[in-house]
Amino acid sequence: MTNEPTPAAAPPRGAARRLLRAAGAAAIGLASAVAALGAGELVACAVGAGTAPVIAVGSAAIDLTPTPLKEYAVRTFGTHDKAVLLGGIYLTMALLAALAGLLAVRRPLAGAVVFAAFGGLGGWAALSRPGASPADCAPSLVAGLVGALTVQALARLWRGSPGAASEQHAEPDGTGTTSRRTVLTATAGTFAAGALAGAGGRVLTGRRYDVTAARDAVRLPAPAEPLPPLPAAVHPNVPGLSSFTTPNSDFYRVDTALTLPQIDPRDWTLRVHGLVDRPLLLTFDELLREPLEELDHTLSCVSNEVGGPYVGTTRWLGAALPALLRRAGVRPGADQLVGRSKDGMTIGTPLESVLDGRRALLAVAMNGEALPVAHGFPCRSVVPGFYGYTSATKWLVELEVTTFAAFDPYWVRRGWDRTGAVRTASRIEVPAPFAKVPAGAVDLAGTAWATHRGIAAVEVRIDESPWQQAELAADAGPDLWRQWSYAWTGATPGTHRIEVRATDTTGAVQPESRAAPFPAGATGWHSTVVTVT
Ligand SMILES: Nc1nc2c(c(=O)[nH]1)N[C@H]1C(S)=C(S)[C@@H](COP(=O)(O)O)O[C@H]1N2
Ligand SMILES: [Mo]
Repeated sequence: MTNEPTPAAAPPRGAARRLLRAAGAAAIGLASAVAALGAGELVACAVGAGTAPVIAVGSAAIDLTPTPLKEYAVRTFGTHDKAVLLGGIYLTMALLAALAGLLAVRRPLAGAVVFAAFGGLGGWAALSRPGASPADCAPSLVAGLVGALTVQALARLWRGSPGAASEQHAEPDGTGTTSRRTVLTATAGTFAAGALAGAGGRVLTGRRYDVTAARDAVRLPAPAEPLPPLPAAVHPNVPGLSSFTTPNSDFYRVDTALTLPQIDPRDWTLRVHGLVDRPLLLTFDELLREPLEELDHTLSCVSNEVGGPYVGTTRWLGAALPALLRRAGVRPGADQLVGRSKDGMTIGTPLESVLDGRRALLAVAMNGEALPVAHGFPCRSVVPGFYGYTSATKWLVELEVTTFAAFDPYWVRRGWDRTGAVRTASRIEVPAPFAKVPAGAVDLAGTAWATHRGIAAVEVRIDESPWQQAELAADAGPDLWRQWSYAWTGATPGTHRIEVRATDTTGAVQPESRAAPFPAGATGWHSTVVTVT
């Protein structure tokens, strides 16, 4: 503060004007960013889906995110984790763009440098993607260039306007050459053009790489070894209990893909190589000509919390994976089978388990229709007994026979257990948590799974009274979950805590001690609280 007298009305007016000027400068930054991203989307349409700046940065961010943070995101946001990540990236970019705008009206070149740097970062992110080609950095580089040129042009225009003339940094010769309206129109126009280019680019990219039509055209051969329909007795008839077979539209989705890989089956090949005598290369038509088998199987995610939703049961159709590996001739010493996806995911399964006589598939269909794109179209692997992250490579394009010593797959590099065998789990689905039920007889029901070992028993207890045997529905095989029910009689008014635990066919009872999903799957008993009225 100085001692100079100030007119009473001046401070708010001055502050308001400064605020308005700052907003204008920030808008210049934002408009330039929108123009940059719009240009990036257009170029991405030519170069390839997933190379657009925000997607490239987001994908790199997913791979660089430390495991605890990833776990937190999956736990907190569930399947919305990707939307949250993209939202975060857009928000960060908007903030930095606004700051770049504030910088640019003082020093246009400095503002341009910020945009160029971001373009470079995006380009680096795109090139860091597995299987990236040099052209993949083009959308980000073009975005950086467009952003730099735009911010510089808008900032120059601004400095020539009367609003800026009062600033010390105004160009000495440019005072008042452009009107404020011109600057505003140019900024708004840039914003609109950028948004239009971005939206247009997105739509065009989506159309150009969309494989819906190719998927619809797939004619699935009849299975050489069909399975009979599942007996109705696998499902206790308790309202509110999940269906035994999970509809495809309800099947959980867990992956690192920000944009779904779109693979036209006509372009698809599967390479089988590594420690084999006869490397193979299969086209999709050749795969469909293999004798196809059906497999009823419960797939679950290692990230599933006790009682969580990342599990589903489906009827897969596919070619026998063990037979294919035998044809390739697995060499002695190999102990790991690594699946590689189109988007660079690597998933390692103990080879011994794949070849121990269990059914394992190169699946092409689920529940009678070609794999949904989100679930790995056109082909994924399925190996009962293992969590998805060690067995179920979606968008599979390569199988490498190798060793655990030679190669750590994606999740193992991030600290997850390298075997990934499914732990015994059980959950209460009926009554729903915090449900209010009338006193007397209450139906309890749920599901339990110990994939490939099978469930031998499920017990429930109420308010820590002795464990009671639940009634198991029909057993459809060890690779499937098993549903259970229990008729609780004499439920008295008040709140009650119900717990469940399962025993697998080896006789091992689910441990009570709680373990987090990381690094080998959650343990602990699921419980639910109900109010009896
Ligand atoms: N290409 C690819 N395959 C993948 C993953 C992935 O991120 N990318 N995630 C795995 C994990 S962790 C699980 S649990 C299953 C989930 O399969 P779903 O999304 O079809 O349920 O896919 C597996 N296969
Ligand atoms: Mo998973």
